[in-house]
Amino acid sequence: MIDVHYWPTPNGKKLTIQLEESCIPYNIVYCEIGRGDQFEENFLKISPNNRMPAIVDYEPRDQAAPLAVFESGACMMYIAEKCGKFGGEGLRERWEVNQWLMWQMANQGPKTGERGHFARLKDREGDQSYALRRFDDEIHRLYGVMNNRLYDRRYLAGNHYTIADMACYPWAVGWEAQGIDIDEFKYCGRWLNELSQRPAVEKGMQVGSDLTQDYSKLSEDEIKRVVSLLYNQRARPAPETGGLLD
Ligand SMILES: N[C@@H](CCC(=O)N[C@@H](CS)C(=O)NCC(=O)O)C(=O)O
Repeated sequence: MIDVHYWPTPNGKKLTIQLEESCIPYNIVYCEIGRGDQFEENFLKISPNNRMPAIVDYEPRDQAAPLAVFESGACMMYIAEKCGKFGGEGLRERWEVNQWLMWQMANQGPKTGERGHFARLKDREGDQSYALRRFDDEIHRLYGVMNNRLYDRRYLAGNHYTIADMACYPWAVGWEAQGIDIDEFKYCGRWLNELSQRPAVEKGMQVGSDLTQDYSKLSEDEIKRVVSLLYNQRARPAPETGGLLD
């Protein structure tokens, strides 16, 4: 059994899609980020970056203690290795998968996330026009990268559906809210359409969907609380004593 520390965001849904596709039994442990669960000591022991998702495998292959993994991309590589599926077949395809997974983790995910951040701040923190232009352009560029890749390939890594597709899908499916016209990226649109018809994708995307918070419906006080939790994070101090400097 694998515990998935999860909240229904695109990063979380990467893992529920993969687990549904892989038929591995899993248990959802909700990590409500708007409430601050990501700062709990027990959570930080498995995910020191105070971000979800993270997993704990209670039946690791080495049959030793439960094994925890944080960072969605690393979790996906771990699950792919565990079930021997979706990580690419053979040396070359495996490295195509790894590259596109890293591309997602370093580009599509963070840039889209930052765009959302500045779009939500619009009208609250003064003029955000440069930040919005910067991230709108970046996101447009990134859809172009995927579109060019998918123009003559069925999937991001080539002929096979892999964790690279599962990682990119939950972000790309939000194209409309990201200000993208998908007709401009028709190869990407075809791929989105194909993936959306997979029952496991549909099921993975639904996990916890009743819990998603519509921030536009929060009161001013609730917004202030969430903003102070999520938007003004600074370093957590390390312990003063007991470490390697003693
Ligand atoms: N690179 C990380 C990013 C994870 C991430 O940003 N998670 C967000 C939700 S999508 C989170 O936990 N936010 C909590 C916070 O900002 O304190 C991954 O892919 O796992």
